[in-house]
Amino acid sequence: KFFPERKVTVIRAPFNGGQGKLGVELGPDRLVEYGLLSDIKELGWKYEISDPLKGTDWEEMRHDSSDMFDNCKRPHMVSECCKKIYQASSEARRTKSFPLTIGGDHSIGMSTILAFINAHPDGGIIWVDAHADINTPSSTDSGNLHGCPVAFAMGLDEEHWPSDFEWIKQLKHLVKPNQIAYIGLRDVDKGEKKILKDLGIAAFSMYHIDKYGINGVVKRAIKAINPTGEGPIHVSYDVDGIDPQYVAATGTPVRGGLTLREGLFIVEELAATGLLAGLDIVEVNPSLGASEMHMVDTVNAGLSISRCALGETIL
Ligand code: B3U
Ligand code: MN
Ligand code: MN
Repeated sequence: KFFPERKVTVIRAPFNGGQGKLGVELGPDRLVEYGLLSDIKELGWKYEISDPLKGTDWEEMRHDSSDMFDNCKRPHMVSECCKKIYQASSEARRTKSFPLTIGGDHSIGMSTILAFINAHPDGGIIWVDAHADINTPSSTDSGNLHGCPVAFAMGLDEEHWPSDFEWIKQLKHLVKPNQIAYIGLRDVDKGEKKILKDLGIAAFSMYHIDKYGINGVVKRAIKAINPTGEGPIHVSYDVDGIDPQYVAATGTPVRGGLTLREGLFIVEELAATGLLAGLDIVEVNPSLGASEMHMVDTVNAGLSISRCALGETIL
């Protein structure tokens, strides 16, 4: 019901500024090379491509060693990117097109979920990830902003933000703690655990998947963010939520993750509700992994996530 014209806007986000490893900016091209667009068409959707990062010299910005704030790396670069993704994502929503944002590192998640919440203030977000990505500029040890997008989208500790992120404070809506649920967590920093607990955020770790099964976890996650059962749901999918045996070509793999089937079930089940209203697929890094096979497996996992979201599954 949210996408009467069955149109997808593929938002390319070939961005690496939120973390240290080169290669993640090649994710969008690889996903397209391995069939993303033909998959979309075969599933009966139209698509258009949005390329908001084109025309900016990101490489030069990456090499600007003065772009630091305390230990936060490249706040200006990340903010400039996120503003552009925010605009592109908001524009897709304005035209009732399904925003499928392909990364790129997960720092862009702050902009996709903010565009979602500003279009649907009653919406809910499911963040699939091994990591909680809720460090604040003060709590981050690594200084990598792909570990911070949820904190930015929620306005946490905003007194201590680099000034580049002022634009977020001007938005009408920020993400509230009861609008986001995590699935797949297994590498959460001490400071992040405190934030999750203090704010009462629904966080389903691998422990909960063992305990309740993936179906039980998805049901609980939907209930936590969408009590009426009617509101739209955006999924921000870090492929490192899935176990490195299936997804090795990613920057920060953590063992003990979702099986590929569990990872796909999450999206299949959300698609089945008819409430799925946006998807990010991030942290595919075609330069990593020990072999070509690792890269191919990881890209194919990303493509499967996309197809499940667009209704490939026979229910
Ligand atoms: N929590 C750590 C590690 C991390 C977060 N996201 C990824 N890694 N991919 C951090 O750097 O904030
Ligand atoms: Mn992660
Ligand atoms: Mn992430």
